[in-house]
Amino acid sequence: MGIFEQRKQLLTEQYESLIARRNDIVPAGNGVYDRYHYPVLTAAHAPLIWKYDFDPATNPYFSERIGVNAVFNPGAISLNGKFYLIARVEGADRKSFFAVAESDNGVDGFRFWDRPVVLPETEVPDTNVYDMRLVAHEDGWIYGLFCTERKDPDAVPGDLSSAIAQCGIARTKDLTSWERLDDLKTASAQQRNVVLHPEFVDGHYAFYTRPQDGFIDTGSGGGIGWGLSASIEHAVIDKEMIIDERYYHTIKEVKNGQGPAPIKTKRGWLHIAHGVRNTAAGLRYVLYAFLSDLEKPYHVTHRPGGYLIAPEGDERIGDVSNVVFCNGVIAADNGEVYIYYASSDTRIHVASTSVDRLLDYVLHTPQDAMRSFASVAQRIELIEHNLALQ
Ligand code: M1P
Repeated sequence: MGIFEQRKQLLTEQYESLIARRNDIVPAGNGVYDRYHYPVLTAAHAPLIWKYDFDPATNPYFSERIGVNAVFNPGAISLNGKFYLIARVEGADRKSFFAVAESDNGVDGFRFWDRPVVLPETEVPDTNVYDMRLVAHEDGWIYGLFCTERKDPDAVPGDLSSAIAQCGIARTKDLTSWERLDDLKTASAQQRNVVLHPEFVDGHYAFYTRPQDGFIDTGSGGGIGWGLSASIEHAVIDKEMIIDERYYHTIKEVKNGQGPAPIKTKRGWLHIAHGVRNTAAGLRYVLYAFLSDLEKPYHVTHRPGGYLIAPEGDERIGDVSNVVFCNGVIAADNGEVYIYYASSDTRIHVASTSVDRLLDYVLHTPQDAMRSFASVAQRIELIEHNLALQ
């Protein structure tokens, strides 16, 4: 067998065994959710036909032609009993694009569709697109809201990093063909982490936003915002209000952002978000949860202190280390919840739990006490309670 056939066979076998690998729960988690032994989707899950030329005449060594660097930050949705992730796939050329992977059970067996999503451009082409939030809206469409990034036209000469981030909007019925709508317009110079609320509010489309002054720094802005638009085809938010602020010396002192669209529960809208703090080693991204009012989703009713998920073990290392990020969750009809989170801008994991367990968490975790002394008081209260039971 020649080198072409040998390599093709070996890589195909490796690929198929990766897709077929079972993923089991890591025993004895924290009771709030379960982690799994393996990531659910990685760069190695990218189909070989995306990377290799399969023609021995033009690729005699079966060499990689177009590499894939990372697979992370997926939107998620369940349709007809199947689990779909729309992942951010980053090529070796640093350009991100979206691609759909499907699984029967949500924890293993994820396989990408043959072709990535062909996302139409607007009149001003996107340089980079990423972090899609999928929302099955009550108007009947599935919307994908994502970050669209273009070079900052006002960057000083020689500054080839500054960019303008805004919210792109596309819609679909089948995750295959996509209609691109106008980018969201707000008063903010930059927007990232914009999410569509799944229901109309006061007859309007409702958005969670994240206004910010600079491309990386939120500046005086930041916090999770909220705004309404009469139209989705030409979405404009005139009035933006902050519903979940940043705070000094918390897990969200630098910035925060809504994760996926919130889950509707009998006790309120259950949100997963990310919070960012400073460390001597750079930014640290963790996930946190909060609950908001069913009628007024912009009114936060419960704010458990601290993080829900922080990077652990191998999750801590990657292209952008010490990061977990979530923009996809699936709440199944039976109450099970699958939280898809990426670690260190490199790979995708799942944490499984249930609506009941998450509600128990948000309703019974004390709020951040804001000071060491008050934090000790919270813990002493728990300890005294437990000692009294012995
Ligand atoms: O690199 C970490 C994350 O940084 C950004 O998130 P935020 O806008 O909150 O800083 C996003 O670009 C995200 O994709 C990335 O995972």
